[in-house]
Amino acid sequence: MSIVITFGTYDLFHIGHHNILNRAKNYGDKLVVGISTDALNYKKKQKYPVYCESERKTIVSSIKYVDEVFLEESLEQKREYIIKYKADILIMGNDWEGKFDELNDICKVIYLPRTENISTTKIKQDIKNL
Ligand code: C2G
Repeated sequence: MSIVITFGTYDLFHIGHHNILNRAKNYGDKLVVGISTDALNYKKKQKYPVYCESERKTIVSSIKYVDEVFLEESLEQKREYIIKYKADILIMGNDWEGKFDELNDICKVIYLPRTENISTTKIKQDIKNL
């Protein structure tokens, strides 16, 4: 059985999130998703997500092609998570292209193209402009 792992915030869950998770699942038998904690988001972007980590985790874990979900506490722990969840493949959107290539020694690293014209930032902007 091959295991795929991927990571993200998945705030205001949208079709771009669906597309990457759905495509990621096609690379293996089991899909494990690391959800960035609120604290990690604050560290990365100096702001908190709209939906808190427990709500984001609940939403992602209810998706039928997602098999397991955990909270990602730090970007630097990817190697530990890959080993812990016995992942064979790491999938990330191509906004992260090249960033995780050093993990190629323990799993296959694949970057998939992002879905165009949608993002959490754009949704927030669009709502503001209503
Ligand atoms: N994504 C996508 N298309 C979009 C928007 C997002 O394919 N239009 C993908 C991203 O490339 C990422 C995943 O959806 O792989 C989750 O996106 P975000 O929630 O924006 O996650 P991010 O803040 O990039 O966190 O450890 C890595 C980080 O936790 C990733």
